[in-house]
Amino acid sequence: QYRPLSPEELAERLSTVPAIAGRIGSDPAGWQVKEVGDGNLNLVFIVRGPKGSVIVKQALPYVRLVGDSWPLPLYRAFYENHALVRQARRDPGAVPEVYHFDETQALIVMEFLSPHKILRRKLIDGETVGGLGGFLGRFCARTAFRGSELSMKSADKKADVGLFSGNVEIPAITEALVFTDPYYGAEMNHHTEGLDPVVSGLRSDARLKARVQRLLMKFASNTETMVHGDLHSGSIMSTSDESKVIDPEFVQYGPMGFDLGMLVANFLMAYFSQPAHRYPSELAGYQDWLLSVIDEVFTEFEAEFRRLWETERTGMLYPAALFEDQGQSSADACAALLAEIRTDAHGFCGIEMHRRTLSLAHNADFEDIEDTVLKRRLEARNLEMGAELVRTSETLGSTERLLDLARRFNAK
Ligand code: SR1
Ligand code: MG
Repeated sequence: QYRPLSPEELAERLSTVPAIAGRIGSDPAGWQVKEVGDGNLNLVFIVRGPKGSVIVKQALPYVRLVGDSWPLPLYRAFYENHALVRQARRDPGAVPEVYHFDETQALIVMEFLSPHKILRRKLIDGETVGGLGGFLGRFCARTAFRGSELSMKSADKKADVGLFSGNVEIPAITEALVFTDPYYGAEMNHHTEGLDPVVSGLRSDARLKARVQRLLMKFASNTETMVHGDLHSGSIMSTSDESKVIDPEFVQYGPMGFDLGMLVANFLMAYFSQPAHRYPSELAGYQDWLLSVIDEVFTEFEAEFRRLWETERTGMLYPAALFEDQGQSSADACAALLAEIRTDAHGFCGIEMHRRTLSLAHNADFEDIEDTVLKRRLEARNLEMGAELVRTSETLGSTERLLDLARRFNAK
């Protein structure tokens, strides 16, 4: 029977799993087990043995951030495990390897990433990561393309959509906290003192809210591909030159631009919060680096998507037979699809920028700022750029224009 495990109980259980004993040593008396979770939902343990270490993630039956007044099904671990397996296949090496899954205990044992650190912390600390934008752009392109009918057999794709559609409560969190709560006075919302004029500006903009609802409709009902579902800088672990994507428990089938938009929003929030974290002499250089990562993400996303389009288009969509001897029209079709993905990504990006400053779950980029006046000023820039993105997502177009917008709001 399920129960949240103590470090001692966890060691006892894992000692009977040959795959774990083989990796870290077979005698649990020689193991050190420590609960280190500081996320919103789960228990996370590091288990260190004489031969190596593993990470264990165990789902709790409620939202850790809120407490047992908000129950959450344990079956999300089942979907997370399935997501990790698919991501490993679609972008080999991009996610931690899974060693063991225990469905009853809602527990996944996986690769311990070391010396990786959570990317959000590295960005707050002003550290750079080599190859970051390229890695993330390729991850988004490979998972988007290879999880869709551009690549998968139609029947396999439908079966997978059916499998993941059992995961209802997790998308419901995103539907409420990301797409809905920021735009009215929802109970769990909170924001920095003094932001009220900006917040009421957003909440009284009916066209903006209608655009957000249109994007929610796409998120909830468009099953283009398997998305990570929560691709923020806390779901990425990096060294100075290597990164991995973790934590896909918000997995679902959704629009291709969703992960891209959430990801870019988190680099923009890192960008806008930097004046509170850097000495003036380092500020411009580091902010430029953050914008260059966004540029790389889009560039590499589109380059990799085009490459896969040319080399791996084996699904039912845009079959080569329709474009025989018409290379240019196939390339045009790909360009039109990429433009749509970009438009959606800009909209999702703006919404993520709103929810992280207005809804329940804020991020450390802003929350770590002690000076409330500075925090409010930086959050206001972030909120206003988010609104501009939602309003103009269909016409914004190039990355250069997106980066220009960021520079403009940063100078306000
Ligand atoms: C109640 S869960 C709040 C947030 O934490 C997760 O990491 C997701 O981002 C979710 O929206
Ligand atoms: Mg998470």
